[in-house]
Amino acid sequence: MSEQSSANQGQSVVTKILDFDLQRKHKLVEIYDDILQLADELQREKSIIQELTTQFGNFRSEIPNSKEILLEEECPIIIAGETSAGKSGFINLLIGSDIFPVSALACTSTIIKLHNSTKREIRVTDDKGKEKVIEFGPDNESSSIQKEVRKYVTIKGEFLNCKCVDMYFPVPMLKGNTVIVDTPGIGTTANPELNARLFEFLPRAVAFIYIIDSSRAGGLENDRLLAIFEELRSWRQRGKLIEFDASRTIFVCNKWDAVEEEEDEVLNYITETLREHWPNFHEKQLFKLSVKEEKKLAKQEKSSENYRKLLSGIKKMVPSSLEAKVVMNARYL
Ligand SMILES: Nc1nc2c(ncn2[C@@H]2O[C@H](COP(=O)(O)OP(=O)(O)O)[C@@H](O)[C@H]2O)c(=O)[nH]1
Ligand SMILES: [Mg+2]
Repeated sequence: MSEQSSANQGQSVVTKILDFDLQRKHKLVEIYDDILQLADELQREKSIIQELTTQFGNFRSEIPNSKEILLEEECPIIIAGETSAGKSGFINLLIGSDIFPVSALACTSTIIKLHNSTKREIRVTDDKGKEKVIEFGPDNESSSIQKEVRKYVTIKGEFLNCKCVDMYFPVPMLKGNTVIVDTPGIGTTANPELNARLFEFLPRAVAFIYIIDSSRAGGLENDRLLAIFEELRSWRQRGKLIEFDASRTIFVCNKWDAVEEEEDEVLNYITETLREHWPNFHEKQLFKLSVKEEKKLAKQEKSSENYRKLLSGIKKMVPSSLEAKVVMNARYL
């Protein structure tokens, strides 16, 4: 496969992240098991059990629950950003297959989840919860898959009442229950339901990658980003979303090939805007990329320094986010 080299790099980064996540989860499960065993051994020491229950609630029934959630919940890698910033193209680059529809005109209007599976199928759920399954054979080209997906996810598509699209394909880099989530342009009030759904995903995110269109006046309509931030803050105030740490987002300045002004000025503008609006923003969270150029390079089994930097940035940042997530999960231990 011509895109293999570049895709391999993306895949190895994602795989590393997920290995790390699984290891930590299993460690935590071991700790849970130890506690339950200890509680069994202390069965006769009624006063100790009573004391622990007063302190930690009904931990003997809660721990098995937590264990299950920990091992079975979906771990989303969320790709967000302005409409037409290049989110779908970025996912195609990452997975090394052009199955996500990319278009300048018909933007994605629904959430698409990509799952790793031995099957090759798309499941479309309409707004009444009815599901339609479209199966593909092993010989179907990515272009024909993309064409089919396009029907359900674009504003001008044939099926407007589609609520979500789940794609099941062999994507070995997505281990366990990890899914890649392609979100429509978010942060707008145009579709509050979609915004709400994004915020449902965020607390469980193993990565939050925000794609910026650098070619459009610096690419940041900061009110949208601000809307996300405000929403996060209100969730946190209500005691939700404690696992999500805004400082662990990755910002990708895409379409770097199409930046017409002075590149330094554009980068400074984006940096300043993020510094102003995103809490604890650090420049090391920001990466330049041209999905367009990168795809050309991938065809020659090459990759740019910018893309390699981005992949290593994701690799470095996500383990600490997972660590925080597991610590949060284990907070009553
Ligand atoms: N010049 C240029 N165009 C790009 C780049 N990445 C994406 N595009 C174009 O931008 C448009 C939107 O891309 P898409 O991935 O569908 O954006 P999405 O709406 O964020 O998912 C398409 O026409 C792409 O070909 C890039 O790096 N450079
Ligand atoms: Mg898209």
